[in-house]
Amino acid sequence: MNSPYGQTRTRIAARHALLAPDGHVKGNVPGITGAVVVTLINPAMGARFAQLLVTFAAGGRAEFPGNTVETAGYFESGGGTVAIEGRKAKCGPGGYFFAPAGAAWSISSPRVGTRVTLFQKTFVPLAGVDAPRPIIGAASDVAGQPFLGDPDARLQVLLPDEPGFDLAMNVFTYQPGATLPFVETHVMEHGLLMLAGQGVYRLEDAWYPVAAGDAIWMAPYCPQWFVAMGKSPASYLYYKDVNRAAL
Ligand code: UGY
Ligand code: MN
Repeated sequence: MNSPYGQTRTRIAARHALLAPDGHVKGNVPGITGAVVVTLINPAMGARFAQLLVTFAAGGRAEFPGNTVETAGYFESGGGTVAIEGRKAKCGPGGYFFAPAGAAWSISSPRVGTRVTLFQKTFVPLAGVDAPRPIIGAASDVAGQPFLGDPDARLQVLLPDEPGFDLAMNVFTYQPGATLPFVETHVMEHGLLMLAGQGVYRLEDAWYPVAAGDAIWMAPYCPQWFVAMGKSPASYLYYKDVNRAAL
């Protein structure tokens, strides 16, 4: 996108970041071929996880070995075949998966233009608790629950809410005018992709206009708030680390 005066909504701060699509620069990532990959968030920014945006071309493929890293993936558009060790299933728009640490996984035969977001982190095992299992699902099968009682702000929790899982991947959908009910300030970290609509995100002491395609990083304890604006619902996909000891 042309920016004759060097303007962008992108802002990288010490404890939060907004990445608008006009700043995207592709960079190859081992394991992903035939695709444009943008590493939106990773430890170089200060995060403890990575958020990748993958747009597949013809013949594209993702193939990762089983190691200490776990991956949660979400198909924003298009589709393809996900295989996690013995399991194999087709995912379309709204399809998602979780590949636990130690499990080799792949995405094959993607439709041209398929956009997939990958959240990756090093798994933190919890003694005495079963390690998380592979998951392949569809967001359309997950009911949106009113968030803290507000039917206009609905949360779809895509992964099992079980102590073995040390990450969550959710979709949050707001009717126009709906808000996060208070300014959240919490130890958990977030990576976020705006899927639809627009609004204003408060991050620390700044308020940002945001729209579909934008990505956000919120460090632990980054004060955060959102209001959906415009005439259609706003929704975002987000990552959160969960279920582990404070010390
Ligand atoms: O799960 C969450 O912490 C969520 N309510 N945060 C957010 O949407 N920024
Ligand atoms: Mn939050």
